Amino acid sequence: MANLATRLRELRRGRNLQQAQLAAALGLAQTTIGNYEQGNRFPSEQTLLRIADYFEVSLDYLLGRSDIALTTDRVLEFRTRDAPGRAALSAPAAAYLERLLNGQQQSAFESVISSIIEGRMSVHEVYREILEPALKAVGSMWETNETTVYFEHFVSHATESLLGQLRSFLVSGAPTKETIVLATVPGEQHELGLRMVSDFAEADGFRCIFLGANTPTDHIAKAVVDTKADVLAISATLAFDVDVVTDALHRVRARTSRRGRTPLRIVAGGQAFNLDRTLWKRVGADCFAATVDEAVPMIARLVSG
Ligand code: B12
Repeated sequence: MANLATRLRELRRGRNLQQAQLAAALGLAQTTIGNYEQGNRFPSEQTLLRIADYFEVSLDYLLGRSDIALTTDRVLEFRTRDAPGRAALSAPAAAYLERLLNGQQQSAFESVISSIIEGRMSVHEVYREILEPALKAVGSMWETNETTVYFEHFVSHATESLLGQLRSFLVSGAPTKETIVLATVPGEQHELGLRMVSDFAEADGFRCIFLGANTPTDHIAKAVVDTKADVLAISATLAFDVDVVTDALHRVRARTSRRGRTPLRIVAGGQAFNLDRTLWKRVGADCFAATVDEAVPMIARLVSG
């Protein structure tokens, strides 16, 4: 649990400041900063406010009561500022994000759904041209400190809920094709890309068992065995997941390679694989697809070949 001492040290180091430089900026003695960072002394109310203003963080953040650094005023400021990631968005994607930035989730959903009902866009286009770019723009905004982690969470949850509604436009009737288990490995929280793959594959007739983020390896293997899956679709976004993916695929193959059983086919995807186009081979997958549009034809080829 963070407290003032740890937060102050992190903030100072984050700005590459020596204790003496911070002390000079705040009109304090260097030993006073040292004492705050050691937890030996606690600032007065006035000094606390000065420190918070200097670093542009909320008091709750400074005292370790919240992990959201920005003050409400700064969050409001971000709403009106145009981030580079946002500037590059198409009009419908920008409108979707703008509505979420303003907390108008229902209106964001209604405008997307009406573009489908009125035939202006297909569901596939909505995924490809609105939702994926909007999510990626949030990533750039986060990277350049133009938005907060909580907004990233809000957009992900809102989009996940919208995907739930859009699924009914995509999928109808019982599956007619092979079974796919879709998962990300332990520690990997990014699941929206995989969820899109799952929805498109289901729309194409595949039976999809979507396990989502952070699935324990043994349970991925169990799902493959229990559902008699033909394909495992595995997604990884974070580069440091790669060793975990290699280990997971190795163990899943070992658990599912029974004599007489058609060998499990594994397709890999996600940003870690997009960055390094040979990675899928090294983790032990059978193939890779870079986008949701390429994923379903790739899976179809995999099961037919
Ligand atoms: C939403 C999001 C989150 C959400 C995820 C919620 C969820 N339910 O998925 C939350 C808030 C949990 C999160 C957490 C973190 N995130 Co994050 N996140 C994002 C964000 C903004 C969008 C991701 C997304 O959904 N993209 C849209 C989808 C549709 O695109 P996609 O994943 O590429 O998927 C497409 C293809 O790759 C492909 N595909 C995907 N999977 C598969 C699978 C198969 C089998 C196939 C064939 C194809 C395929 O098809 C998809 C559709 O075309 C990105 C920014 C970005 N550039 O994407 C950052 C980003 C991925 N996050 C990042 C980071 C650093 C983190 C955190 C460490 C810190 C943080 N920001 O909070 C934590 C890590 C948590 C963890 N342990 O996993 C970095 C990753 C940098 C890196 N490569 O190492 C990014 C790039 C942000 C950035 N600019 O730095 N994040």
